[in-house]
Amino acid sequence: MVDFSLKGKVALVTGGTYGIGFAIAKALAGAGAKIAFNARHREGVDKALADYGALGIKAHGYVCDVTDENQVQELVGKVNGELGHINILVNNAGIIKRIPMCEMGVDEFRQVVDIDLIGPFIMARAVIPGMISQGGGKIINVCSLMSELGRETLSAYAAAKGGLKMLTKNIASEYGGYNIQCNGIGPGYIATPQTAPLRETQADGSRHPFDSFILAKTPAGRWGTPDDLAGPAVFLASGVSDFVNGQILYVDGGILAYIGKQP
Ligand code: NAP
Ligand code: GCO
Repeated sequence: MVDFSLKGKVALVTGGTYGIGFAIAKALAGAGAKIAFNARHREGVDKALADYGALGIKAHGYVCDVTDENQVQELVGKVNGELGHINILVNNAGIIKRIPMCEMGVDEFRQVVDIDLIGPFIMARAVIPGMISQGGGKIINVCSLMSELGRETLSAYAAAKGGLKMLTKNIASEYGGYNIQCNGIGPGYIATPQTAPLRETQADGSRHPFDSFILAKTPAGRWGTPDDLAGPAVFLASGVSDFVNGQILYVDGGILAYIGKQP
């Protein structure tokens, strides 16, 4: 029988206070996992705890910046002590800066790479020894269409997410022998706070031009919702995907496959 259950598993979802991270954590909880999550701001963590609670999920929330090695080591120690060894790590936390490359400061570029690429490295490096000691584990990196494609103003984000795709493949290569599967999820255009500026209704009541552009580029004809990522996340977190390693599972409504509707 194909068993998607995560009963008895401990999942840590970075950036799990809202958006895609919250939806993935909710899905993993629904499959039986115990949920830990982190973000940078106490008020966000506390609100998320209440939001999880309202769904009947007893999550454990922590304030931790994924770019801070000491905070990450402390986070992993707390989760191990309070919930047990981490079986599933979802590297979801991320930011985006939409700035033309030649106008972007080096510090701005570096901040995006720090959070979107080096953060997942720091997190994975912190949990892999425990996964090895317990006979295996699952790492899911939240990549992006920009792991495959460029777009104006997204130099830092595309570089980081392209690197995250290759970090995913390298973790799979280096630790597959320890029964650790590392895969990516590549969301398409998803309606979250991160993409809200791209969907704002214009002063005249019309759709944002980018909104119309994405709808024309997406065979599904809609923006994704965070819950569209639920099933793929449970699949990659569960034993049914134990022979899937180093893959990026795009959840994009078909946008990567499609040249786009003729104007
Ligand atoms: P979001 O709404 O902006 O949420 C980002 C989350 O990450 C928040 O919980 C945020 O909380 C946390 N975070 C940011 N920096 C952090 C840090 N240094 N340490 C710890 N937590 C941090 O983003 P989203 O749209 O849900 O996207 C989540 C992930 O999916 C990101 O990696 C994003 O690149 C990726 N993605 C999004 C889309 C999309 O269309 N929305 C598509 C493809 C991929 P705090 O700010 O309180 O720390
Ligand atoms: C943008 C969007 C995208 C999405 C996502 C697509 O500005 O084009 O923010 O980058 O966030 O990464 O997969």
